[in-house]
Amino acid sequence: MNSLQDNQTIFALASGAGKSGIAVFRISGPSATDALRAVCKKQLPEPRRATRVELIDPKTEEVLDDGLALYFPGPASFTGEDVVELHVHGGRAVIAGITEALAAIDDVRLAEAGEFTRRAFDHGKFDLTSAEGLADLINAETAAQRRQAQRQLQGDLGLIYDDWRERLLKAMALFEAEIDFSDEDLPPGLHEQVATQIADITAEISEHLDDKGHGQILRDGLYIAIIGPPNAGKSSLLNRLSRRDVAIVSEHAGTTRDVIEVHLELEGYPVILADTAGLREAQDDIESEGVRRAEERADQADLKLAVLDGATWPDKDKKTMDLIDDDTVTVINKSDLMGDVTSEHLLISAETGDGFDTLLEVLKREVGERCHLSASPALTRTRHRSALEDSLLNLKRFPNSPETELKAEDLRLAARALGRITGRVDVEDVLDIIFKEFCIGK
Ligand SMILES: Nc1nc2c(ncn2[C@@H]2O[C@H](COP(=O)(O)OP(=O)(O)OP(=O)(O)O)[C@@H](O)[C@H]2O)c(=O)[nH]1
Ligand SMILES: [Mg+2]
Repeated sequence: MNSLQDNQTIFALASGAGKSGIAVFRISGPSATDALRAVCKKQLPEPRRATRVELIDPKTEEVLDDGLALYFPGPASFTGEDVVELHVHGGRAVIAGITEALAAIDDVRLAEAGEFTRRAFDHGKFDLTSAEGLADLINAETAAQRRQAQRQLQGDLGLIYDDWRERLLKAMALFEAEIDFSDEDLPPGLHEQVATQIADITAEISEHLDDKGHGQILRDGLYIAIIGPPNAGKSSLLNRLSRRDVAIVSEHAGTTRDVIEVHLELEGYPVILADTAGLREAQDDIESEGVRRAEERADQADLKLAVLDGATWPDKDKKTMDLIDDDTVTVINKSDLMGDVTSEHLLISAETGDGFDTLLEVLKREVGERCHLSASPALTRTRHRSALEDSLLNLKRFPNSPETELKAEDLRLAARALGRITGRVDVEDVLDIIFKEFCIGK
């Protein structure tokens, strides 16, 4: 649905659901000021000034609450339309009463998920990457996620994509001049000029894509799979790292079957730590499925934490050793049972906590390397990645396309793919996907 075609005024609770000290309603659209007058029977407050009002039910004139009203005249508002905010007490009955009163006003209806942000986009308040940055900021759980989202909300990422697109459009204009005019009328070296510009843009996009997924990992969280033989102490390790008793620990080999995931923050970076079933020849169907899942997670993980059993040292579990690669931190657990041994692997004890300071240091370093906030804004979404790949494909085809018309088409398609990211062209199909990520009232 395109909100520009719909002249209705929308409202929603902009603060979180449930009981709270203060709740904020937001109203946006042509009837926002009428709605305010209806529920508070007052002259419009001065723009952008909090004004104390008594909120009433327009039908019964019953007083619902005593609160504050703010009026942001369009177009200098968040959505670009007239916006009103009501700050009320956050009790359930107050919220229900005001919701009912607002919904009963003509031309006023409850907003759909993401509709405020959608209207802001429709009124040119920001581009799509900024809208996505806003969604990420609302969902950010760690400091690094917040910083990345703020950067995207400010438009840093959009600027890069728009810059490529504009340079590409300029190169296209030169290229078309080459088609339209005969050689004598054109300045010499035009052909080379276009080729150089396209080669530059191609190189910059390639470099941006070759980011090892840092931005995306930071947005989604770095996935660490704990793997190892049964009874090595994987679940004990998960419990200690998460400081919670999430996974069942027992002396029976084969206790854990399902994958158990815990969300953690390591130095501001979001981490998903997954405990898995011990790797061995399974004894029944359920365990066999558990082992299959363990191997699958090990394969998909950004980082593996391999736990070897110190009680059986120096026997190294073959199944686990086979999975160890450059993206693995290997530890030997149960150091408390091992006496004086030395090993190239880190010795820890999930029982006593021995070695955990070092383990945390190692993990922080490994996580930081995989999702640090880079100097230039990073790719954060698959949607951007596929559009950039699409653009790059066409740019790479350009030098080899045999005919001028085909070359022009390559550039046109490349520019269009870039435009899709920020919302400069045929955006309608991608809009719904993006705004669905918001909840009602955002
Ligand atoms: N002494 C000692 N015992 C430990 C240590 N860590 C775990 N254990 C014990 O080892 C046994 C197995 O621990 P778990 O954490 O369940 O091991 P697991 O790797 O999750 O085992 P599965 O889920 O069966 O694969 C339990 O009895 C724990 O109390 C340790 O550092 N030292
Ligand atoms: Mg376990």
